[in-house]
Amino acid sequence: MALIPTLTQYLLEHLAKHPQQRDLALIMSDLSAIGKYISRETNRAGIAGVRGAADAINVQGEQVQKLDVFANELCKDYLRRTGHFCALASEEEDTVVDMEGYGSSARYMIAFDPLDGSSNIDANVSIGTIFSVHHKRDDIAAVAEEQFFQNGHDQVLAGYLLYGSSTVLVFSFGDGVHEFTLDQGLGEFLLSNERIRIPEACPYYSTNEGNTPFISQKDRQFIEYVKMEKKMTTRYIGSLVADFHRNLVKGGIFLYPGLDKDGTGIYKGKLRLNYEAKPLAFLAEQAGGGATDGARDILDIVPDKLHQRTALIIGNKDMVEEYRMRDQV
Ligand code: P6P
Repeated sequence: MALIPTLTQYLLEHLAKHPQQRDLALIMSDLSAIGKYISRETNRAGIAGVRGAADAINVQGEQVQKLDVFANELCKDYLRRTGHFCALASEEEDTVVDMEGYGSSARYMIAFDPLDGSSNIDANVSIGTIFSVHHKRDDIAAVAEEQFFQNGHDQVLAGYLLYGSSTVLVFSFGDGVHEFTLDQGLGEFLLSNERIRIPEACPYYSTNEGNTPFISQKDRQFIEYVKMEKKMTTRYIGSLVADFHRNLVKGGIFLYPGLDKDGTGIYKGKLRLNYEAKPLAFLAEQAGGGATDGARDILDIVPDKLHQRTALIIGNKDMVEEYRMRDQV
């Protein structure tokens, strides 16, 4: 019986070919351990007393869920102790998290969304953890927000954990996108899909149609186009990682255009650039897909704020390109 490689075996084989990526392999191992902890807590949320809202509003102005707090504290403590990072940025933290001496010789920094889609926890809908790793910049202070103002093409590792019908870990070091599935019995992530390519076919469009009154005319026209001309089927889970993962493996385009909710004529993005759009855009590109904010490739956007938001159109390359080139109204 051919044994399916564990993540550890896969990383050791990767290291034999890329010895210079030792630290990245160790980081990947640490992130998989975090995924196991969050998966266990998520899978028993209803009996672990971690359902429902915590008594806090985060920097995003969102109601914090109890599982958000668990996931965020776990990520901070675990990642700090690895010693791999000079700085951490979390969706749940106002500013950069100090490594308290653990990161003095660190060569990397990490931005993460500890639990994306957490408003869906109580409905038992899939949720995820998203991470983005860059080299530390030596031209600025180690624990500085500017460490996170880097071009998306320069990510050295990006990926996510998806806590769904199974728990999957999907990541790329920049040489293809690979998926591992958690074998709960073994307590190991096993290789389940190597060198994933987004299918050429694009059967799904994924957008919150409830935002129709708030998007631009040309965005409304494009969504009508994919419905009426391209005859796509709609799928919208409302958890970015789940919507992205479906499109990654089955083909599709996800659209979260800018919204003008106050009638100013200014269309603002909702999703966060540093720890949602950039890492997923890195994976999309590695899998033969694309990602844009409507004007620019997401990976070309250099953030100038830690929690900068962006419009995000991501998935099938041809459809993303059609969106980017759509007629200006
Ligand atoms: P809406 C979840 O809160 C999230 O950040 C993403 O996971 C998801 O894609 C998006 O917001 C859903 O937003 O406005 O459609 O509820």
